[in-house]
Amino acid sequence: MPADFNGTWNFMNSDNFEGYMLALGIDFATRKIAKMLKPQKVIKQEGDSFSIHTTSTFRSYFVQFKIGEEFEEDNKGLDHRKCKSVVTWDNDKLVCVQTGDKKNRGWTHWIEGDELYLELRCEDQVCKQVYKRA
Ligand code: YOG
Repeated sequence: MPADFNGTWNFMNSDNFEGYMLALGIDFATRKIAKMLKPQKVIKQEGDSFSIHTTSTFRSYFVQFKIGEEFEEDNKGLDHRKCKSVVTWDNDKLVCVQTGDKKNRGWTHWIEGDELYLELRCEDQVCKQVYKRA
């Protein structure tokens, strides 16, 4: 029985979001706004099908995928780079590899108690975010 990510999750804190955004080439003005945001994630999980809606007052991002099935990701409203992405289980962790222009790009989600963790990776930068169940 895999982990259950279903629910609404509110941003609590993050570490090295600046480094992650710099690695993605996000410009100064956008970074200043982005680091003030407290996004909310709504995750829907049904068997191997997921959708993750990340919303904020500035930009929002939607992605849907099936475990193990590669999909085209456009990162619209983020860095706009296209990637070939695939998400797999690593025990109870959800691991996404985003293959494209940026080396070592991807993310990992896991749950601890009523907290949702997100590790965002790009090149040599790692950003960690914590969300709490709404
Ligand atoms: O989540 O990929 O849950 O897609 C990473 C932002 C900031 C826009 C957020 C908007 C990277 C300006 C997406 C923030 C910086 C800065 C709220 C994280 C790029 C642009 C959308 C993500 C995964 C895992 C699902």
